[in-house]
Amino acid sequence: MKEIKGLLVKGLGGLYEIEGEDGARYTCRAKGILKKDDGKLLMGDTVLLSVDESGKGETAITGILPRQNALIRPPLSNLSYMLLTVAARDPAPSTVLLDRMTVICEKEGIVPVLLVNKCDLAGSEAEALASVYRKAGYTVFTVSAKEKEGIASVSTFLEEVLQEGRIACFAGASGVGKSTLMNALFPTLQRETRGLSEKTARGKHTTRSVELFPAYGGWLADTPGFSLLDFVRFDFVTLGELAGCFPEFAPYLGACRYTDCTHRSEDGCGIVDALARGDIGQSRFDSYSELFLLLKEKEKSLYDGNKKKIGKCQVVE
Ligand SMILES: Nc1nc2c(ncn2[C@@H]2O[C@H](COP(=O)(O)OP(=O)(O)OP(=O)(O)O)[C@@H](O)[C@H]2O)c(=O)[nH]1
Ligand SMILES: [Mg+2]
Ligand SMILES: [Zn+2]
Repeated sequence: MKEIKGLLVKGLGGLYEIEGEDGARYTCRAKGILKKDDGKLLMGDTVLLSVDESGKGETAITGILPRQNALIRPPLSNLSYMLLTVAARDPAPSTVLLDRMTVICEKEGIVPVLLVNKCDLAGSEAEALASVYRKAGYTVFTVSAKEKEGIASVSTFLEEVLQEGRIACFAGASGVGKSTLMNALFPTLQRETRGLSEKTARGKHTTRSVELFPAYGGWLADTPGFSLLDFVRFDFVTLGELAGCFPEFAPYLGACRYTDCTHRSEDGCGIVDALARGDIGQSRFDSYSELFLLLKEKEKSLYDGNKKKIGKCQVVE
């Protein structure tokens, strides 16, 4: 047996695909403690692989190396970039969901990049949304996967950032066009895509599992859609960390009139002033306020003796 490291790229029914550091692909199961609890393995994990060279034993995953970060939704680890995808229309974009995701990315050290898809359906809405996030300092692409518009800029960007084995994933609600974008970038992949439900105007949860595909010297993952319901319980950051997870607040933090400023309505607050000047987007400010109240409530219930755990980040333990 020889022991090597590898990247976990695919998992289905307890069977895993690993890209070994030797360049070979291995299909095997997990062993020992990992086998009992293989939900703990995440795509993107660097795993230890015990490779059977004799043909008599069994090649198996025997361990996981420490992770840079790990998410529950989408279930991935060691991410460098998250391509947060929304549709300009059908389904309507949710800034509440989007901002919860950017906060999680900031906390976990993942660079969020916004992809506003379906620009062919609502060009001006797409531009309005894009401008809010550009103002916040994020990289934004307005694209149409259907019309293949803006795709070249996305691939140039990915080419620059994915080198040296870095991992990026698509993330967003069902039906926004994550798999269609993947197909536009890599036409040979032929990921399955499906129209929205006429009844609910939502996506049909077409993509069911996470899989990493080699892309520009790194990896790109298509992922299943999620919804705000998956993030109703929001305890990925503490109240004290929240303002720091909005990068556009950074120039003003520490300069408010009151040292205990909550940046929501106080006089002499740099963030409230920036909002009034239009330098901070209203929807971003609203998301901050909403999360502030949610986390405040959580801290209060903890203070009141409720033993609910707070400040638990999205890391899988
Ligand atoms: N008009 C228009 N439709 C698009 C565009 N991109 C994707 N679609 C359509 O949107 C529907 C959903 O696309 P998918 O790629 O399956 O969406 P998804 O985000 O992968 O959805 P899940 O796998 O369920 O999470 C399909 O009918 C696509 O043809 C676009 O740029 N413009
Ligand atoms: Mg899909
Ligand atoms: Zn303030």
